[in-house]
Amino acid sequence: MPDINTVNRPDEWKIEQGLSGAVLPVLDMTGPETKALAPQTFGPLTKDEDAIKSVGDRDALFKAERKGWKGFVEWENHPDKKAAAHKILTSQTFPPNPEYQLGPIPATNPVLPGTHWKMWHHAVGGELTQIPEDSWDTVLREKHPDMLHLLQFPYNGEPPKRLVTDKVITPNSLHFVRNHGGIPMIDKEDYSFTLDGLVQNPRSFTLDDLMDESKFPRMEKTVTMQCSGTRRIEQITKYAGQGDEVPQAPWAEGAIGTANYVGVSLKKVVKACGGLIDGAKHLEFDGADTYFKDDEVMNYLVSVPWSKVKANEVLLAWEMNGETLPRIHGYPLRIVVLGYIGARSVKWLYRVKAIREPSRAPVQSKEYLYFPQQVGKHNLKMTDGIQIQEMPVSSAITSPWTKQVVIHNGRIRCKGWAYSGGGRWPERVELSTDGGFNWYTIPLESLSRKRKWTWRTWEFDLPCDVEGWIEIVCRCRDNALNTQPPDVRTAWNWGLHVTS
Ligand SMILES: Nc1nc2c(c(=O)[nH]1)N[C@H]1C(S)=C(S)[C@@H](COP(=O)(O)O)O[C@H]1N2
Ligand SMILES: [Mo]
Repeated sequence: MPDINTVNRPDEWKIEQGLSGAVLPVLDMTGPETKALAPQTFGPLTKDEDAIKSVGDRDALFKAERKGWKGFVEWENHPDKKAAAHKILTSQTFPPNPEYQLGPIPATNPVLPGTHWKMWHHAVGGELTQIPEDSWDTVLREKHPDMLHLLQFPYNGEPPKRLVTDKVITPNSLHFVRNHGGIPMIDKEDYSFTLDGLVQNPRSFTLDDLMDESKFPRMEKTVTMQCSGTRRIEQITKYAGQGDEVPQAPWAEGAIGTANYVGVSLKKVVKACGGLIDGAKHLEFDGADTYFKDDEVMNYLVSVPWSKVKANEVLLAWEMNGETLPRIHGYPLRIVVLGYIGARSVKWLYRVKAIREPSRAPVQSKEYLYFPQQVGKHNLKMTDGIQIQEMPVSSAITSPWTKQVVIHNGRIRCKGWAYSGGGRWPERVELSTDGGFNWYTIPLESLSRKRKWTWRTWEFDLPCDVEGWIEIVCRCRDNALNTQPPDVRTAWNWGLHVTS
């Protein structure tokens, strides 16, 4: 054989068959010539020790601030601390985020370790040093051993499918968890939060204040909480998106759960401050955890409109399913917003601030946005996105699983859930064995009870006359007769949100 130069790679066949997209170069076609961008590489990790030293003693800078509040740094009132942490983070390089959504998703549990997030916490140091370990200990203490840990730190986990719809009320140990940072360890005795900004009389409230029934009537609500990333894995496996491990946690059908919360209506607490002033229209909620984005540190901040609070649809909750709120779900006190995406229900609340416009904080203004399909990593403007508040109607099958072999006698037992945001509820759930041409309606007695703010779980023996490959799909109509898009592709968006 004469010498022939080859540029083929050893796995060329797989690459050409589209089984190995992660190794392909990005093609930049914005100029006259198509350019192949070099694949993501990184050199040795660098660290400018002098620059980091010049910031000062990290243990003193980022020390515990409040007695009984471990792992809490207040960043929002301390631009100096934010600047110091920023300098520490930009004085060194970290490994780049892997584009794991193009490559294979690891078959481990935890699926992803959260290497970057641990490194960032350790780099900033002080109160943040111990948080990754404390948070994982809390997971092991408070969550069911069968949880699927999508990301070890910050912790993101969901119950396996067989347990998602096993009960209409999700047991606390099996309720999904979505964290953007570590879990602050706050003592109940030392707890209070502040209500300030554009209110008549800013003040603080302890738990005892809130629990005083002569001042605040108790409020109890059964609420389904759904992350807008629920079932993101279906978007990822078809059309991968951004690679950042926290915003893009690969959720399946389990990032939804239903619990009974006890607390008080935030409206009454605002009234106890004499009400809003000066055109305040939104309430910002500050969580005590630390979030990292683009080399900046911050607390977890989002906002909801006053109209939502005024309708008594925002709770301050300290109890979940008859138990003290677990640490991992926001102990001692969290916000629960009825009918909005989970992201607005802030955990470890330390401040509520009345403001004029929706919060400018990154979680509110740069994440949880629904982009049009023309927008992606390389051409996105944040203002192109719609802020996701109420989830559209959706339903999901939790049994059988994708590609599972089923032996049947003309009926296939199917299970799942159906939910609609904004206080709408599932009215009809249908199943099909042929990808959505012929539909069977699930009888109402096979759906769990109808109520505002919650899902309905269902179980149905679906008639099936065929052998071989069948495609079981479900769809729901809510009480506004909204229904779901026919397939994932029509709903794809770069943020990989709202897989309905
Ligand atoms: N302080 C704080 N609150 C938070 C979050 C967070 O990371 N920090 N995550 C939010 C998101 S995106 C969701 S979906 C819900 C999940 O609530 P759970 O973990 O109790 O299920 O919490 C919300 N509240
Ligand atoms: Mo979420």
